[in-house]
Amino acid sequence: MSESTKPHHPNPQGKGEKSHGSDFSYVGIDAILEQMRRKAMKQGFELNIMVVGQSGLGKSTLMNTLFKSKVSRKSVQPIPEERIPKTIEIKSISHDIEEKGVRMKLTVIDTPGFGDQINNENCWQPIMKFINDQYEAYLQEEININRKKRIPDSRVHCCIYFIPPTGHCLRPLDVEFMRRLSKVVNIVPVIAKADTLTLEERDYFKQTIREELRANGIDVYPQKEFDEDADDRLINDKIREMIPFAVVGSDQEYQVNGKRILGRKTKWGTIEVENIAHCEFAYLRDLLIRTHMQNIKDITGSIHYETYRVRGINRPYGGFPDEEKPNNSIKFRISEDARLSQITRTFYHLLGPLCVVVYSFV
Ligand SMILES: Nc1nc2c(ncn2[C@@H]2O[C@H](COP(=O)(O)OP(=O)(O)OP(=O)(O)O)[C@@H](O)[C@H]2O)c(=O)[nH]1
Ligand SMILES: [Mg+2]
Repeated sequence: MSESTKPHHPNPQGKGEKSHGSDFSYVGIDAILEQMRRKAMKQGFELNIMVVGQSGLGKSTLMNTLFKSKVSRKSVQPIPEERIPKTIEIKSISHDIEEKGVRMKLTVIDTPGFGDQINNENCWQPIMKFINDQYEAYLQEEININRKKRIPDSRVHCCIYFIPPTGHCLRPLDVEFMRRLSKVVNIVPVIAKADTLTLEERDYFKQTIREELRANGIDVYPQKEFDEDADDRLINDKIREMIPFAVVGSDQEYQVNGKRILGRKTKWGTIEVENIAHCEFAYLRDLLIRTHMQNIKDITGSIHYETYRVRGINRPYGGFPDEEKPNNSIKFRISEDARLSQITRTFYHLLGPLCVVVYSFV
């Protein structure tokens, strides 16, 4: 028998799997983990993070910090140092990061700061529209007859909300913004420019913010109701006690004790961005990438996107609230359904009298 006509017997024992010798009761279910690992390695990972907050709070800087920090230091080419300009439109920047053979595409969506206008009413609309547009793009791909094997995922998995370091309490605008955002996306609040607060002020402010979030019913990530078991609860409770993270951002590198660090140089010393004794940026980065990335994505898919999908399909004539303007496609889809049912009704209305005429004739 030639090589090509030989029946193919796949080797049941995959690469890297243990031999179980004469253990006949062993089925090999645990090998699924290895299969999943290999598949995930091939596909790679995607994470989309959005930064939102008042103008000048350091959103663009923190975005650069994330890219230049340990997350992607290897993938970033040194660029000439320049001042970060004011952000004037929503802009996505992606980096392909590879570590130990695992690929990840990290996209950060930078948004223009709000709060500059005298009337800041509805300043959340462009952000909400962007988030909903990404859900809509995903939905369109999903319902497409010739849909792609792997749908490109531009959905916002997590939104970092920047709170100004006032040290007092949340402003009504921040409360309203976060309240609306928390219904459509995972939000992680941070205290911006935390280097402007003393340690006592920082602790007091964090405590106040937590109380205010609770009082206003704002459910930030990790949401208590989505803890899967007691282990989850234990880990997430610790995070909930730390939130909001007090962060400092910088894209400038300095030499400290012979090490290159990202920091902010002041007259009285250098604030090291990745040093947990100085600020909580490292905790934020670890939450987003190291410990909770998959969970953040799961909640986006199974809760936030699902809510969007169900709401879009159930509402007659796409009746979205103002801030979540109906996307044309949803409106079109629903009005198409309505038109079809109208045609059916007209058909039955005509059919009724016709049957009566035929019956009396017979
Ligand atoms: N003290 C301090 N200053 C910071 C920090 N992060 C950024 N800055 C400075 O704050 C200024 C504004 O930073 P940006 O990153 O442009 O702020 P932004 O929120 O993107 O601003 P908009 O694009 O206008 O919304 C810059 O001068 C930064 O160097 C920080 O953690 N601490
Ligand atoms: Mg900016």
